[in-house]
Amino acid sequence: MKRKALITGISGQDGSYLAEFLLKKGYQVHGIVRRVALENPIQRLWRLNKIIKKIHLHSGTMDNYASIFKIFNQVKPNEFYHLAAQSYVDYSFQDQFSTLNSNIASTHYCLSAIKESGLKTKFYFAGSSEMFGKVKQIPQNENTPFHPRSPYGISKVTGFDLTRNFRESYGIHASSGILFNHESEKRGFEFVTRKISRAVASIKLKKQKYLELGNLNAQRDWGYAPEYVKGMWMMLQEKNPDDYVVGTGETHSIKYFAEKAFDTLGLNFQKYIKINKKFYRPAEVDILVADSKKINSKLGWKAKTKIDKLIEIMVINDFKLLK
Ligand code: F7E
Repeated sequence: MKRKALITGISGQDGSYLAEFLLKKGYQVHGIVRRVALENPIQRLWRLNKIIKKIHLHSGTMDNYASIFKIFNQVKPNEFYHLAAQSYVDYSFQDQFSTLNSNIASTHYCLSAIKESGLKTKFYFAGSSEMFGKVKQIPQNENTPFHPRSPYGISKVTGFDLTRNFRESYGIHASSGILFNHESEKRGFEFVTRKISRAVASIKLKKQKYLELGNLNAQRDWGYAPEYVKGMWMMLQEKNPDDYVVGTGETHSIKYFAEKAFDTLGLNFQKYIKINKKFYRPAEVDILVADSKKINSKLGWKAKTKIDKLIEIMVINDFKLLK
């Protein structure tokens, strides 16, 4: 019998790559999406275009335990990947209540559904490097204390704690990946990498004159998303559940990313960047860089795509799309 996987957030960047990956592994793939998405698949499910006929989509909302419990019990998955979240850090300051409520409650609901069902389902929680926030050490590993700097980061720390608590209290095979920034051709346009790659292509094609950004000095550890979803799966293949830091081990500033991105299409970034304070955050995370030794040595996972290649992939993709 085919193994079954249930994915929340299947229509997002990671969810869609994970669904593709699991289909190739021979899984029956199920996902939870909002009813409005099913009504407007072209706009809302574009990342699933290639595989939409091969997966099973269930309409449900993450802020409702009954809805998650019902779908979970219909599917009875072997593996449950909880990726859904309000994941835009800047927006989490503007809408603290819904970010905290929905990100924390949805994780609790998923874990409770497993516990109440009594099934041996393995659980993956999408933790984030934003949990490290005002970092206590460089680079960050699984033992680095958390100091989140945004409602989003706080919601992820709580989700992480819930996941560990259900593991310790009820013996659930529940693991958290502490994923550092991971980008791709499917990245949402609100995130800085995609905002830049899209703007570079647009400026090259004379559809846009300049690009407004916020803090150029923040540093991030950026990897390539399709590689990261494999790491999620690997965690659930382990005999024992655990938590893993996942990143490249390199860090670069936003300025570096922008400079290289403009370079890719032969443009000088100094001519096109304007700083707009509205993109600054009330509290910034200055530097993130992963120490991924644990996942490297225990699971054999390693980031392959380096920053310059990632930038090239994203810029060329947006150039082709806009052309
Ligand atoms: O910002 C700076 C901004 O929004 C990166 C999410 O996937 O990764 C992501 O969170 C940096 C920040 O991602 C603009 O101040 C400058 O320092 O692309 P971002 P993020 O906040 O790092 C983690 C791991 C997650 O878990 C999150 O869900 O770029 N920045 N100027 C800007 N950022 C944006 N968005 N827009 C600007 O114009």
